[in-house]
Amino acid sequence: MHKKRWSFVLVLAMLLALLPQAATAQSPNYYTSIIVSDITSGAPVVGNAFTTDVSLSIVNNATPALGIMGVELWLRFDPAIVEVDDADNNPANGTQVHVSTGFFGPSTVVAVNQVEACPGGGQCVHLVLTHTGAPITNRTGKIATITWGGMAAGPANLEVLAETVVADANGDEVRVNSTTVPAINVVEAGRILGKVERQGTQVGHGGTRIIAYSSGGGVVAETLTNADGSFEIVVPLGGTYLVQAVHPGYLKAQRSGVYVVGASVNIGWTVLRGGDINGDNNVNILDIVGIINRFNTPGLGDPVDINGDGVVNLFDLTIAAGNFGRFGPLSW
Ligand SMILES: [Ca+2]
Ligand SMILES: [Ca+2]
Ligand SMILES: [Ca+2]
Repeated sequence: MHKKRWSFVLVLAMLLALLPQAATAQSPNYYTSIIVSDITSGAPVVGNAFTTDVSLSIVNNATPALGIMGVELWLRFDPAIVEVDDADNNPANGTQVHVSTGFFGPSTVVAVNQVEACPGGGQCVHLVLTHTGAPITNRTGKIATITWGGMAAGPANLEVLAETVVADANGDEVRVNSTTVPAINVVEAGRILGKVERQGTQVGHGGTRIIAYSSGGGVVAETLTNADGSFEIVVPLGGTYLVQAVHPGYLKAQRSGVYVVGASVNIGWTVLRGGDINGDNNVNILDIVGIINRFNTPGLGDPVDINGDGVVNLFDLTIAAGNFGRFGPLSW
């Protein structure tokens, strides 16, 4: 009985002594990753453009630190669903992506930047970058921004291929510990139509920002009104959106629960109320005092010259006074 217990304690002690070494041996001295971001602008809609970033990351947690000198990226996509928008707008040299110096810095050297056939079939973004600075030991930064065009509804099937390699200054391969790609689904286009006028304006109704937010709060699409206040904004079909109209000097207006089920939805007409010159979404004494302090000043423009007639005057003051006490966003 006693003997058994002792041998158990001994084995346990030996195991405990071994554990930290085993853990040290298994944990690498560095961690590298390639990250394709989720959509950073635009919406994944047929006939529409949207962007994603590609970033590289290295973290060293021991010395000597390992440093990155270059990367060769193979990023596969489904060309039936998305196409790459040519970054240099020159079809003669094929299709390029926008190279970012966020990781390699100002001495970035572009060896290859081409949309071409992947090693194992399919279409790929192929990017080979190096730099002439010191090896990069601890950094996360962008290497490219890709502008995609939606061609048809379906999954874009982005994939960082195993042929993707990172290298150090000795020409040795640096293991890529992880890759991250977003699941992007291109959907059919839906359109939200409407009209936003501005109270008292002397310069037309153009230039008001129209922003469509998803139910999660992210910006899905953005546009500006035409001179008559009309707008058309393209969003993924089948979603529910909050649409907001924003113009300097005016209280915001918004329509929530816009369900885009048909090809287009018209949310109608609204008039923005002016006077919020400090942009706190409230017309109060601070705005009135702000206008009075600049009274008769020409050439100030938005937001204090609310009506846009070129000078801060009585008309701006009465617009603000007439909306005294109101706060936005007003419902559309
Ligand atoms: Ca080109
Ligand atoms: Ca205000
Ligand atoms: Ca004015």
